[in-house]
Amino acid sequence: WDRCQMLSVKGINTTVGQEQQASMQEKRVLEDLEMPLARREMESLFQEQPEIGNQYLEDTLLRSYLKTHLPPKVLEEVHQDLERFGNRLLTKIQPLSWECELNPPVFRQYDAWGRRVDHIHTCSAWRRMKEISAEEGLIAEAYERRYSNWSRLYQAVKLYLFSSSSGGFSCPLAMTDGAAKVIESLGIPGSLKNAFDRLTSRDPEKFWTSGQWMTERRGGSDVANGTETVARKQPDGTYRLYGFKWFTSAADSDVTLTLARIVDAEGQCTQGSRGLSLFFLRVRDEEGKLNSIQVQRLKDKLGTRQMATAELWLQGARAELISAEGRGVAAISNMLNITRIHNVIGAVASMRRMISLSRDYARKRVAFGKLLKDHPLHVQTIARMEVQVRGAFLLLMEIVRLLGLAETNLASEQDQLLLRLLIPVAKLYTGKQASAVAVEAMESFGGQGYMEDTGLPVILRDTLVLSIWEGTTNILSLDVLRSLTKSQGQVMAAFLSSVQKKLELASGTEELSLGVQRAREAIGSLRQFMAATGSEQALTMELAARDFSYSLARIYTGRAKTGITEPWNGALLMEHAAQPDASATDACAALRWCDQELCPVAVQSGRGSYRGGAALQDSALVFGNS
Ligand code: UCC
Repeated sequence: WDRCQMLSVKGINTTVGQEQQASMQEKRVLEDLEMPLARREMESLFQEQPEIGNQYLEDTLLRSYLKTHLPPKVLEEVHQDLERFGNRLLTKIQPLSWECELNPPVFRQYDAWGRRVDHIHTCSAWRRMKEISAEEGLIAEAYERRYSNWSRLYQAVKLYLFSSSSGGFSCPLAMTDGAAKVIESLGIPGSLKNAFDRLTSRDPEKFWTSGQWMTERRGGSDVANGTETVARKQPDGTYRLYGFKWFTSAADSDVTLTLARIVDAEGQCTQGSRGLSLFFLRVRDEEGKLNSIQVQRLKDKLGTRQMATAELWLQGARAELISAEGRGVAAISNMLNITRIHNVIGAVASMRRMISLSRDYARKRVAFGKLLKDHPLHVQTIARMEVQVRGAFLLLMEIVRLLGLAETNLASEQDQLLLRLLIPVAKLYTGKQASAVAVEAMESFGGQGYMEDTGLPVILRDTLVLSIWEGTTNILSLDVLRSLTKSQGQVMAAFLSSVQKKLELASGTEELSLGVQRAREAIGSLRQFMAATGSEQALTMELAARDFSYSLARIYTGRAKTGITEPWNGALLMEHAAQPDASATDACAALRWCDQELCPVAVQSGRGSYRGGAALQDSALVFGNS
C-alpha cells in the first residue's frame, strides 16, 4: 500500500498522501538522472492508467432519463446541482475515498493504563465523508421533499454518483435513510423527533448516522429464530437490552435500530418472529461513553474494509421500544426495503464505475498493434456489460420513482403493489449482475485488473457483498414469494398488467418489434408457468423462486410505467427506446436485453427442475445418496 498509485481522476493524481507523494516524486527525479538510456526508453512502455471524468456529465443514460422524466423546472435546478456535485466528487471526494481504503478503522480495546475504552478509531477522511453527506443533503433531500415526488429520485441519483467515490460511506447512509424512514412511518413520535431531525440534517455538526443491528450468532437470514437478545423493562418505561450482535455494520454510528425479545413479568419471552420487537438506542452518551455496550472485535472482511463492522455485547444498553410488542420484523422491514434500494444503487454504481474505467482503458491500451477499442471481441464484451448496467439503472429509477410517489401520497394501489414486488426483485437481480460485471470488467484490464495497487480489486471486493448483505439472493427470492402470498397474488396482477400496457406502447416502434415479440412470448410463458404451478405444492414455488424472480427482473426491465399524469407512457429499456428523444443506442440496448432468456423459470419448469424428484436429485448431487 505504501507505493499505492490509485486510479486517477482526470487532472488529478491520487496518491497515498501529500508527503509521500512529494518524496516519491523526488525519488523518481533522482532515479531518472541515474537511469541508463536503455532503461529510460523502457519507461515509455508503461501503460496509461484509466481515468474517470465528471460522472454525471459522462452518464448519457442518466442525463437522458432525467430529461425525459423530470418536470423542466426541477430538471434545471437538479442539473446544476448534479454537475457541481460531479465536479466535487472528482476533485475532492474521490481522493478521500482512497484515503478511507488505505486507513481502515482500528479498534483499541484498552488505553495505555489498562482501562477498557473500546474505541473504534476511524480516519479523518471517513469522518469528512459524514460531513459531506450532510452538506450534500444525501439523506435530507428525500425527507424535505422540496421537489415533491421527484425528491426521492433526485436523492437516489446523488447517492448513485456518490456510491463509488464514498469510501464505503454509502453503507451508513443506507442505514441512516432506513432509520429515518422507520421513524417517519411511526409518525415521528416526540421522543424520536430529535433523532429524526439529526438523521435528516444538512448540518454536519448535527448530522447522525444509524446502524441496523439485526444479525446475531445463530442467524443472519433467519432473524426470527436467530435473535437471542432480550429486553428488560425499566421503571421509567425504557428498556435495557442484553445480548450479542454478531455483525454490526458501521459500528461507529451514533444511533441504531435493533431487535430484541421483551421479557415478561415471569421472566419468559416469546420465541419466533412474534416475540421480536423493535428498539431505538443511542450508541454513546453525550460524553462519548458507550451505552453499556462492549465491542468484542472488528470483523476481518473480504471487502468494505473502509467501514468498521463489529461484534457487540449489549450489557444493559438503554433503549426505547418503537414498535408494537411482537411487531419488530414488520416494523424493521420499512428499514430493510430502504437499505435494499440502497443496495441496488450500490450495484448499479459499481457496474457503471467498472465499465467507465474499462471503456477509458480500451481507448488507451494497445495490444496486437492496435487499441483495445479496435478489437471487436473486446468491445463486444464491454457492450454486453453496458446492456446489463442500462437495464439495472432503469430498474433502479423505476423503483425510486414509485417510492417517491408512495411517499407523497400520489401512488395508486397498483404502484404500491409494484413497489413491494420490485424491491426484492431488483435487489437480488442487480446484486448478481454487479458481481458478474465487476469480475468481467476486471478481466478487461488483463493482469493489471488483478493488481491491488490499481484499486480495481477494491471495487470487486466491495461489490461482492451486494448479493449477501441485506438478504442473500435466495432470501430475497423467498421475499418475492412472500409478497405474492401476502397480497394474495395482487402484486403479480399489477406486474402483468403493467408489462402488458408497456408492450402495447412499445409495439408502435418499428425497430423494437423483435424485442416486443420476444417479450410477449416471455409473458406468455410466465403466465403458463403461474397457471400450471398455482395448484401445486409450495415446494415447487420454493424451488422455482430464484428463476421466477430472475424472470420478473428480466421481463420488467424490458418495459414499465412512468409519469403520474400519463398513466403508461414511460419505459425501462424498451420504452426508454420508444421515447421521442431516444437514440439508436437505446433501441440497440433494448433489443440486446431481449436477446437473453427472458423467462428462465418457464424453461426450467419445462425441464422438470422443480418437481419433487428434482429436489431429491439435487440432494443426491450435493450430498451423495447417504
Ligand atoms: O446486513 C445488514 C447491514 C449491512 C449494511 C447495509 C448496507 C446496504 C446498502 C449498501 C449500499 C452500498 S443488516 C442484516 C440484514 N438482514 C436481513 O436482510 C435479513 C434477511 N432475512 C429476511 O429478510 C427474512 O425474510 C426475514 C427476517 C424478514 C424473515 O422474518 P420472519 O419473521 O420469519 O418473516 P415473516 O413472519 O414472513 O414476516 C414478519 C412480518 C410479516 O408481516 P405481517 O405479520 O403483517 O404479515 C411480513 O409481511 O414482516 C413482514 N415483512 C415484510 N414486509 C417481512 N419482510 C418484509 C418486506 N421485505 N417488506 C414488507
